[in-house]
Amino acid sequence: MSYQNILVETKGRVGIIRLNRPQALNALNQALMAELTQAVQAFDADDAVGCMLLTGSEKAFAAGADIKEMADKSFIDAYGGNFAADWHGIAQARKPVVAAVAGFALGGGCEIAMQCDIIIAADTAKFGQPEIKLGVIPGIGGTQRLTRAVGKAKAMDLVLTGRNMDAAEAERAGLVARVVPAASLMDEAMKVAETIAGMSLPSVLAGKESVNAAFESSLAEGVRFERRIFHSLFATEDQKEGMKAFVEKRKPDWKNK
Ligand code: CO8
Repeated sequence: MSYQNILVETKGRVGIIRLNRPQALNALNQALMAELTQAVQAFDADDAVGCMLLTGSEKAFAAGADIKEMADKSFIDAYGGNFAADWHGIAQARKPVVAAVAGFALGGGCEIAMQCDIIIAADTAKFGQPEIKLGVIPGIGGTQRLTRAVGKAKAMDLVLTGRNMDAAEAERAGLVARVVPAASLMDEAMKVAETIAGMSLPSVLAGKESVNAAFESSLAEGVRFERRIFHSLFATEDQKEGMKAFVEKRKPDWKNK
């Protein structure tokens, strides 16, 4: 598959997608988002891939939706055309997606980072939802995912003032899993992705699905869901292998089934 706006490669069992519109700081236009969704779906369906890694450039993960592409839209263009309804491809992936974020992750850029499962940030990263400064609000989940990630106080602060958070603040607030020096961002993010890709895939899928259930259900319902998924993993060969390997003091040999 040849793409114009992203670069795609596989290293071991990690599928890597790099946003690649340097002239526009990786601003998200329709073409880029269609390619991103296609690449995510392809890795999700590929048995040779256990985890994905999404990144941008040193200067920008993504500086938001493409303002030049959006500027002249009418209400009917946006509403009638259901603008950006198909910009949720990462959130729909079953395999985990690690975001490696350096530089600007603003607006839609912050929103697609939040669609990923783990954000590793370079110390240069800046997160924000500046849409208010353009006379709009976040439109691909920002008000919902940011609020769940950092709570009402900071979400209101960012969404209503449009200010940016640096990497240290984003880590303190719980948006970011780890902050690393910019020079080692890809190495550190790859280590995380490789670690996940080296686990048994059924339990990785189950772990991701169960954590995500916490955002969609009551505590009691989520705990019941988790227990049923836990039970179901006893049907896998990898559960037998994982526990046997522990007892025999050796590394498990996962079959991903
Ligand atoms: N859209 C289009 N072009 C962009 C964008 C963008 N979001 N961001 C940067 N660019 C372009 C610039 O226009 C410039 O192009 P050119 O060289 O042709 O003038 C080039 O990228 C480099 O940018 P700057 O010269 O501005 O670089 P600086 O280092 O001076 O500034 C900033 C970097 C601070 C990131 C600045 O570019 C900026 O403020 N960008 C806009 C950030 C923003 O407002 N993002 C939110 C966009 S709205 C959004 O994301 C909504 C998501 C929901 C959509 C779905 C709704 C349903």
